[in-house]
Amino acid sequence: MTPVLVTGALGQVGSELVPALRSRYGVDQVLATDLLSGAPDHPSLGGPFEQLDCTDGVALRGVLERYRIKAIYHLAAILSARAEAEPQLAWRVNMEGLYNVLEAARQVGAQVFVPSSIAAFGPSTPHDPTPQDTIQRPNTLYGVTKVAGELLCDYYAQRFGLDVRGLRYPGLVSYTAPPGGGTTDYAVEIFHHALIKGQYTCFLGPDTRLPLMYMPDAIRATLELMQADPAKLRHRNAFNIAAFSSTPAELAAEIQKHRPDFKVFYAVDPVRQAIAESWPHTLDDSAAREEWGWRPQFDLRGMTQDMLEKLSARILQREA
Ligand code: VAH
Repeated sequence: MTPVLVTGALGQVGSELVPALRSRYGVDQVLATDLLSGAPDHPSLGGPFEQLDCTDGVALRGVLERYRIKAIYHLAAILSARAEAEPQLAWRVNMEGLYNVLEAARQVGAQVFVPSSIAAFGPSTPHDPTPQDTIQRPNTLYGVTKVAGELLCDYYAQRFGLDVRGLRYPGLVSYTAPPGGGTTDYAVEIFHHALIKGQYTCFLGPDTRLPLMYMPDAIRATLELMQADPAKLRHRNAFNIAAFSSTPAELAAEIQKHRPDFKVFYAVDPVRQAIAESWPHTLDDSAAREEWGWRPQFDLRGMTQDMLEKLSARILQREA
């Protein structure tokens, strides 16, 4: 039996969630799946792996039955910037894929984690802080799929009793795998460029404030939420979680404390700038703190120090 399934396992979150789940439950208890096949040394390929297209409901149901899956972490999605370029594909992957996961989980009685995002908020949402319960009228396709996904997950919880839970991830910063197609990707790229090129041209303006979170905090929040006592959850899909907020200029200044010669330039991408400006500046995560004890461990300073340390080691290892 392999009771845990992760979709989108080769992505930015999956690359760290799969190893974390395997160290908690055992390597052979966690099936990693992705549309792609991945490089042989990918962190998610150190255990059971299958290629899986979540828009194929029959294939998905077959995997759940073959492995007798009891918990699904559904990460497969197309992120904000790519979704604006390919809205029809993003709708199919983000919504049909989610529907297939919820429907299959309902039929086999599996617990489900579905990430939402700060993208579930829009220009008319209060930005500072963005409350747990507030207006959600995003003007991006990705945001529309996140709000629709939150509503569909809560429907499956209320109508069918499905144990489905979600988090509104801020922009996530990690060194294990590159993000793809996101608006907050600058906060990852800047570290690679700082270490390899000594300079970075940022696609967002210097004062664009966004909630950010270091990946170890996001992974711990995901596992803690899925372990939380369901009787204490007044919310389910999805919880605001916060760690810190930063602008590209503040992040660059923090990096320059370690790399004084690092230079940043700005060439604003109007599409991703408009997306970023529609999102929260800071989040109220009091519901997560009260209902399941959420507490972040990394602030901007701590994340920057750890990112530079770990990424430098990886670059040195690759060059060796
Ligand atoms: C994106 N990294 O930029 C994702 C995330 C909060 C943003 O959903 O699309």
